[in-house]
Amino acid sequence: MADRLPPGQRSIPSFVIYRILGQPRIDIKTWRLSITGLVENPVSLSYDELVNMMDKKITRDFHCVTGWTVEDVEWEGVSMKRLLEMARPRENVEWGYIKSADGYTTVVPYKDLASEDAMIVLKMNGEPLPEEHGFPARIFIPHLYGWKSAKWIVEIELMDKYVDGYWEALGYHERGYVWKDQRFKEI
Ligand SMILES: Nc1nc2c(c(=O)[nH]1)N[C@H]1C(S)=C(S)[C@@H](COP(=O)(O)O)O[C@H]1N2
Ligand SMILES: [Mo]
Repeated sequence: MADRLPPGQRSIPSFVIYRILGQPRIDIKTWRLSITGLVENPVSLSYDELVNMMDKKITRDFHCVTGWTVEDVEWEGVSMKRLLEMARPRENVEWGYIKSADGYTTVVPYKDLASEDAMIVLKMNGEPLPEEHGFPARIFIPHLYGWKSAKWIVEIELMDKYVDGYWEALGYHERGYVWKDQRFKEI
């Protein structure tokens, strides 16, 4: 349904794989996802712990800022809401700075991180996340562009101040809201 696409997007049948900093090697026995920074209760979870917490399955489109959209992808994992409840963010939190095992980083407003459909994805289309799509886990916030969906995620640091991630440092938007065409920073 082309009319449901955000401005400037066209539908393609399958994902284009990106790994701008290469494919990291992950040891699933030692890998953890941490929520750090301005929190009352820092969280650190193993893959098995996350699998046992799975509480969310949604079908949503995926929008890359270069103009392609893959429609109707099934995403399954742990809601960010639940993880944030565990971490108990402080009142002055404004941003989430997201770090991956390959050194990739990105940043999202806290209100998007805490939004209803924001999640840590462990399964895509019914299968454990393939390595090239970010195994063991990637973050996904459906209404933000795909570069905010960091693969091989290891940490979310909650901050009161904004800092650029990888693409933001090159001029990409602080928020990246797909329905408002927020591709590049306004200067
Ligand atoms: N670690 C990491 N995460 C990343 C990227 C990357 O290069 N490295 N590329 C981003 C971009 S620009 C997009 S559009 C999506 C693409 O997801 P895919 O590789 O699963 O198709 O991953 C995002 N997450
Ligand atoms: Mo992208």
